[in-house]
Amino acid sequence: MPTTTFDKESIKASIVGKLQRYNGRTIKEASNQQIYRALASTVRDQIMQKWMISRQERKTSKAKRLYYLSVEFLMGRSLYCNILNLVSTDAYQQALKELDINIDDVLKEEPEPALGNGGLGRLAACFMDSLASLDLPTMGCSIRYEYGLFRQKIIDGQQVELPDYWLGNGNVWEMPVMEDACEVHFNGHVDMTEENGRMTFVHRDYNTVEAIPYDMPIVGYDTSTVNSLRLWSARSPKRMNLSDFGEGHYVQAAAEKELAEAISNILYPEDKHYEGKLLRLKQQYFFTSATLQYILRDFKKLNGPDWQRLPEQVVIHINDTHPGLAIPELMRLLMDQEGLGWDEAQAIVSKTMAYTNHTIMAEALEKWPEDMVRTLLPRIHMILVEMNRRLCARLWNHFPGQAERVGKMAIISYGQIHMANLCVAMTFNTNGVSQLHGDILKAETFRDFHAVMPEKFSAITNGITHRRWLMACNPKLTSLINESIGTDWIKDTSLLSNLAPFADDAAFREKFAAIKRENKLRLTEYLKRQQGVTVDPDFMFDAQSKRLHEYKRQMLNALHILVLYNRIVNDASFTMEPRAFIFGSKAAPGYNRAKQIIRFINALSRLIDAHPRARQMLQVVFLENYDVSSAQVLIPATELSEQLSTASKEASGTGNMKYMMNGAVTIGTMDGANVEISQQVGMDNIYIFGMRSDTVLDMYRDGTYNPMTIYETNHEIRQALTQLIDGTLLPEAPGAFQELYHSLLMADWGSLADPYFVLKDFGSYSMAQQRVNQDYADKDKWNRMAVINTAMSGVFSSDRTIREYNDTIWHMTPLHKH
Ligand code: 26W
Repeated sequence: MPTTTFDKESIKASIVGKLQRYNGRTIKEASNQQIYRALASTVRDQIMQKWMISRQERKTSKAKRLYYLSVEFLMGRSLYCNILNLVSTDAYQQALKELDINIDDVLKEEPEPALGNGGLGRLAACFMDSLASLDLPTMGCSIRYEYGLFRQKIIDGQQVELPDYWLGNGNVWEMPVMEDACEVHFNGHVDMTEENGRMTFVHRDYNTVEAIPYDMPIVGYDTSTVNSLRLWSARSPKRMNLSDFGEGHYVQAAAEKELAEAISNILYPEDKHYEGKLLRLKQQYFFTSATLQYILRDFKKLNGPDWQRLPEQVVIHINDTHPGLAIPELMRLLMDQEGLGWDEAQAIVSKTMAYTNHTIMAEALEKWPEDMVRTLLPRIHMILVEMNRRLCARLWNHFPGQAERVGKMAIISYGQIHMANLCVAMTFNTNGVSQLHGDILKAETFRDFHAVMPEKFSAITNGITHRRWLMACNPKLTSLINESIGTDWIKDTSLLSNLAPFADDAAFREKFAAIKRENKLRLTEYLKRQQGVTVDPDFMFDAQSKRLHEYKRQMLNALHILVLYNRIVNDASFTMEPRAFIFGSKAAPGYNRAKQIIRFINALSRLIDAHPRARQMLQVVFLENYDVSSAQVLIPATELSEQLSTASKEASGTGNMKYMMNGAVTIGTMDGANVEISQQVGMDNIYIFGMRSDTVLDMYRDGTYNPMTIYETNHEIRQALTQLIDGTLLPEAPGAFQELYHSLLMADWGSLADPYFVLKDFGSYSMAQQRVNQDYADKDKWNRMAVINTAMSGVFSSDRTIREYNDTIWHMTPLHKH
């Protein structure tokens, strides 16, 4: 494959030349932002060549292509990872050094595309990296939100949300593809007519929104494959014109334009809690319809209208139910546009689409009001009604007379569209994201579906890209690994286990610990610079970073810290290994209890800082605006990883894997992928506590749990809870945590007392923490555990995950030999 080589000298020349041409500046005069753009567009030039070739390769080889549909792709910054995947870090580093440019200062200039909330969006990003690296032809499809997830500031100990206008300085990586623009139609009505004994459906009087695609290149590691991430932007077809202005319609025209363009304006910051908001429904249909139209056009161009072959050429993956309208949309296009009959269309649809579920939390399962769908998407609604009729007829055969059961499985019931039922019923595969989660889907969430269609269910454990989450964020550890076991592990991460014997090598452990120490210093500097906080690098670094949610139990961690504080204050002889507890977490803006927990953590931090003896042993740090970039600093510096979800509630978790890979030891419940982490490292190298998932599920069923008995018998818990409301924590607003306190002790309308068993698991957690404290004092023991964690993390590479998806669900052929 003939490509221009980008050696050190040509990189230097390119950067200097671009600064001259774009900015009329020399390196010395240029700002970091200008240097960033010159550097990034140099890297882009290198990618463009490969991108072109990759596109050609896919077309000429007629390879099956995956479309991965997701409302979120939490990509993080691209520049460094792109250089890494081009296997050009040395050339770029040297070039920059010779130009006297500090690479870290330049990398910081890239705005982070925060087009996701948490795990689901970051998983999609890791998948894109692995798909390209494994040469699997893929297009990721989503929305080009102008505002990503809000930026978080902590002001007076509380979360404040600021807008994230990430496109302010433009986006070096995106390319508009005007020739693929299309229209998406909303509202209006459907005319049915009969022509030659066939019903035809014509959508009339609709409102049009234009969908403009912007493609971003996804570079595979050490391969020529470059895939695309296609982000759709909404544009009003109404252009401003002078006659509008003259006739006084200008304002009205502007308002309509704004309404259409609102569709791709902002990412919904809710993670887990579903609300039936019209704009969200519009977003989902907008990007799904645009994507499906493109898929069919592209297929037709390559294969002609041979729709029976669609499932051979295309697989469409639905990342949770959010893009689930792709199902009726594909039906609509095949029938109304391409003239297929229902049965033919349905057979194609259910051979082409697969679905992954990411949560069992009932409040997160999407249900759209039927009226809303009927008004906004009249033709889609008709299709859903017919799908539902046929599904229910089939289910009646299976469960005769069992109306309640069939109702629970229906696509439409009690005036609501049940997206999860639609996805399970109409796709060929329903996947869970860890072994435990897969089991719970079969036994609980989709129990009845499993009885009817067991062959559809799979469980493929999530993974993370080791290129970003080890090689890019922890270059020193990467070098140590390379020196010790060679570099083959980069393409086959199972080989990381060759590191395990080094756990017993004192000299190796020494080096491993020294790198951890350097990463701790890097985090310390980051915290100092970003938020003016000083942290002692001699403290143990203990971190819990993830979205704030009650089921993730940041509260368990915080209450335990308060108990430690009380032990120190109440007992002058109490000592412990000094520890910095670091939290990184955003709360959904409307999730009050979560915001109270953030306030509690910050109040706790202040309480400890004010106590001369407590602050010798304890520190609480709230890392502001946790995002992909700060995770890349936090995780390599962490020694203890907190994974505290109530067993059964965390579908997988992926932060747990990132920490493990960087040599943190986990304290956690037997939940999600923690179960598999414990199997990899063995029980001696992890701190497992708390109720198991089956016990939790039984406790929910029998409903006898009463946290009040724990409150009454455990005086440490009683004291800590009382401090929440007696003014110890927030003398300026003593009532602020009343609701939080209440939720842990009292049942309320519609909610149990302590619904996530914080008090129930507290004792077990506290004991596990005592073991952590003892073991940390034994440096050899601790470092041995840390090494084992890195060594056994290979299976959690998303390369393994993607291979499994491909073997069991997608069945694509890699563009190159592997
Ligand atoms: C409609 C509101 C809404 C928004 C987002 C509901 C549900 C979601 C996601 C499904 C939440 C999510 O991110 N789930 C997480 O997915 C990760 C990747 O599979 C898992 O590792 C996490 O355990 C799971 O919570």
